[in-house]
Amino acid sequence: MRSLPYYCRGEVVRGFGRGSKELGIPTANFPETVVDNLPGDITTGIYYGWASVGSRDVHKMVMSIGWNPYYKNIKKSMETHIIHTFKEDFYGEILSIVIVGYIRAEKSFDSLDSLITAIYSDISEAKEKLDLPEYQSMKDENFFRPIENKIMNGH
Ligand code: ADP
Ligand code: RBF
Ligand code: MG
Repeated sequence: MRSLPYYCRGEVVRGFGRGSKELGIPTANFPETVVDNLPGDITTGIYYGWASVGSRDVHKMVMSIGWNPYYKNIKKSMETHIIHTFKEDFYGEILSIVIVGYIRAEKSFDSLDSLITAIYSDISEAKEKLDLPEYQSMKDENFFRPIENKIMNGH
């Protein structure tokens, strides 16, 4: 995929509320405008990368891009599960991400348990891959410090 790594940011909006409740795996959803701006070669599927809320710490993430075949969604979504435990929700805040690699295609499953098992396996793959030296430096890039950059540029 020529467009990787792909950097983007956007507001965290509400989805169907299924991630936390049904799967126990919350996913921060991007607005339609961010989804529509995806380059054509970033196909639907499951990806891994780095993510930061506001200008807070950068964490590993897994992301699902597509129509969630298990749920047969009508609208294409970009959902990020940040591999970190947050004390509170962060709806309305700006989520910055860099997508660095592809894991697999989206699939339908014959049970909710199989979907959850697949997501946990994606999470361990992402954790392992992101420990590689080639991905480590990305989490320290200026892209993840938007506020500090603005202040410095103004002086
Ligand atoms: P929705 O359908 O509205 O996206 P989810 O059940 O998927 O609802 O929960 C997503 C929300 O949970 C995010 O928008 C965010 O505010 C919060 N959240 C808490 N922890 C995380 C996390 N580790 N990764 C992603 N979102 C999280
Ligand atoms: N939904 C699917 O229908 N099929 C999948 O293969 C699938 N894989 C996912 C992998 C990851 C890492 C994540 C975070 C989500 C995945 N989802 C998948 C989306 C899931 O159904 C969705 O996050 C919930 O429905 C909450 O919106
Ligand atoms: Mg969600």
